[in-house]
Amino acid sequence: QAATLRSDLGPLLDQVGTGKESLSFMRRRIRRLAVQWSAAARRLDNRLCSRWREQKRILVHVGFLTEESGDVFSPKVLKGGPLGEMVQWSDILAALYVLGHDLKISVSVKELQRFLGVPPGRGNCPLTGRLPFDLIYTDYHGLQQMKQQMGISLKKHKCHIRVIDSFGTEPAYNHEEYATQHNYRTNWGYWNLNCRQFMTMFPHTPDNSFMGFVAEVMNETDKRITRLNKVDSMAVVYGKEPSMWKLQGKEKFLAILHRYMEIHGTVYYEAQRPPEVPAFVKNHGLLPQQELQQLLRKAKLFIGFGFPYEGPAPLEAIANGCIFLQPKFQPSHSSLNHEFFRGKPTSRQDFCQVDAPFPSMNASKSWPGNPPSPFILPPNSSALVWAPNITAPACWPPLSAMQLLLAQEGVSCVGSCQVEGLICEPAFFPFINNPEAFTGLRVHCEALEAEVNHIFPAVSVEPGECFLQKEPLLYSCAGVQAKHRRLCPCRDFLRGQVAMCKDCV
Ligand code: U2F
Repeated sequence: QAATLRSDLGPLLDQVGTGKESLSFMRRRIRRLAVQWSAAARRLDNRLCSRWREQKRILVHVGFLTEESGDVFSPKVLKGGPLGEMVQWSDILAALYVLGHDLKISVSVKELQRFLGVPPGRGNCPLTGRLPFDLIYTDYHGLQQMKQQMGISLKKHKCHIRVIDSFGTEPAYNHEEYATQHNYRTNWGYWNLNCRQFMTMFPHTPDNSFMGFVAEVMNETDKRITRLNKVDSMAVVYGKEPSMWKLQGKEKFLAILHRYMEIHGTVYYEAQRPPEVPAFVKNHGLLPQQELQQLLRKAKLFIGFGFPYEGPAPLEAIANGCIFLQPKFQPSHSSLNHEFFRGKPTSRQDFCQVDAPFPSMNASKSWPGNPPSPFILPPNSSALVWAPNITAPACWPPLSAMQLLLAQEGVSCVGSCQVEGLICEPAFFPFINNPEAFTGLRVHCEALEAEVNHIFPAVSVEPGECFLQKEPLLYSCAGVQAKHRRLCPCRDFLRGQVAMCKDCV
């Protein structure tokens, strides 16, 4: 059946349902952005010129919102708790719906069972017959629940699964045996998926797919009005929970800033107990998303205090013409030294609160002059309903886009490609996993072996021993080790759409 673009989001709102604050938040967001979604659907329709697209049967099982996983998020929606995940799920639902797919939504194990066709009370049973979906979007909680319901048949169907994974999963943590043997085993990883089945909130490593979320981009008229209405002396602090304001030394910093600017906050408080923020802060309390956007349109500065990590609000602030100021982390924060990241299946080191490739902005140069022109890096939109296949040789992106590099010792392929203004392309690894690749880089190999190691292909600094990769699941852009120089398959990309290269269009 053909997928036809939809511009009426009403039926989706009915499908999302009610009964939890988290679902109400998601409905509010979808409703608020409905006009923009409809306009986007119409634009896409014109661009596609009625090209035939297959309608996919898609199950969206939001594991973290199920009672069975504890659902710690829903009760905190109106109390300053995390909303980033709900922002992303709302946008995923809206995008899949607008694209015309046949969507089922589940937020309980009972619904999951019903949609999968598992008889109630008969968990851990292999599914007989075919999976009734082409694609299943879920999260790590949902994956665990699916395993409990589907038993060993999960393995058979796993290529249909997409895991929404805010912080990302690196190949070394994904490979069960390797993770277990080399101390990369965490609470979350080791599912032996193709790492591109993990879809992230920010573009951390191209080993995963960058799903992103929606940040509203203003039209030219709104930009002009926003520019005129900016209040030079107005700053908003990033932090909707009182604990986010308690980070060392921030009060002194705020007091100095307050000499020059009016400081606003949107921190949650209970009527009987006002929040513990400095008295000079104009606190609005937790605002509905729309009102926060209005506040950001007036403000000049959005100030991060170090937590939360990697949330949507800084991008919303930039999209609304604010400059985002954030502290640098010295030393960097990672799963090795920071409680929040502990157990997350990534070795990524964050050198600041939102350590993602934002366009570089120099606050001292652009402020207090004109606000920067809002610029948002769009996610890989083509990856939304894409089916990765690691066993077949890649024919896309075209191999002609590849630029092979030899990384410095202790530098990952993510970093090495980035320094050259390129991006690491994991699909190219199979093509550089051969002796000719070393020769092409003028690397003289004292010896050549194939081993299972997430940093290979690479050459050891001493004594120049070359290693090929034996396990395709371990091809990794993110991997890094001090005494090896990695072979990195980089490619160029189009500004504003990292999924595309010059030879791709
Ligand atoms: C991140 O989650 P957070 O919810 O803490 O991320 P934020 O950047 O604070 O913003 C989430 C949304 O909350 C909205 C705002 C954002 O879209 O418009 N909001 C609001 O509606 N009213 C307000 O007064 C203030 C904000 C991250 F996304 C998660 O993945 C992490 O788990 C979490 C912890 O690091 O941080």
